[in-house]
Amino acid sequence: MDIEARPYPYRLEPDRTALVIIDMQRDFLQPGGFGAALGNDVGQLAGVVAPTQRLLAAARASGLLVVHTREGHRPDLSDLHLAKHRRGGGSLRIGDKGPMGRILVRGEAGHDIVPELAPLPGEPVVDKPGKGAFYATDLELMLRARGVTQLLICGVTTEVCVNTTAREGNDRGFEVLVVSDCTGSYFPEFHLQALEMIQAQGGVVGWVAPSDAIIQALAASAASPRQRSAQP
Ligand code: C5J
Repeated sequence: MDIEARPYPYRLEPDRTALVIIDMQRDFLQPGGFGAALGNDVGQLAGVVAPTQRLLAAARASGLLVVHTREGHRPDLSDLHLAKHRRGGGSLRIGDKGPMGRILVRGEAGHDIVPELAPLPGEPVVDKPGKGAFYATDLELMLRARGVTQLLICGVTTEVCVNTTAREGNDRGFEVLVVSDCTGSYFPEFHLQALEMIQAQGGVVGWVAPSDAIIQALAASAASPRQRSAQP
């Protein structure tokens, strides 16, 4: 079925759709993590959690594939480019000890997804060393193996990891929709501009729509299961 989206309606095919939730980690959303170490006001991201919870519940109820990502590195930092390590100049760098453990290091409390959006057993969690979720991960393999062609992307931050992942997905031939109220930035103006960039020029990277439109479409699809697309 089509849902209202910008720049034009988006064809939602639940059987071929994955909800991809990018980096909703304590390190970005809570005080004492990576985002705060870079001098950001992490409170700017708080509003993303509740709408994402609602969309996540609807996606789970509709049987969509749900994929979570986490940005972070091996404890020995062997997968951390020097260029990324040097970047930022914050009070704490990646690998340094902070109040939630070592910053952006796998296995530390800060690296975890916030409890409200915790993955369920069986939901893939992709650990990524870069900004894009396709870079140096098996995300594409997992999506292709399940016949996924449509990506609904949520998470933080809109202009960094969400945007990079949307572009990577678009270049790989996925139909990408960024969920406007389920993404956020430390800089509200970057959030708005990043969403504009996605859907500009007739959808150069993809589509943008609010979570309510998707939730309604999923409910309608559940009510008329014959509309669900056939697997290839
Ligand atoms: C950043 C991210 N902002 N998940 N990471 O460094 O957007």
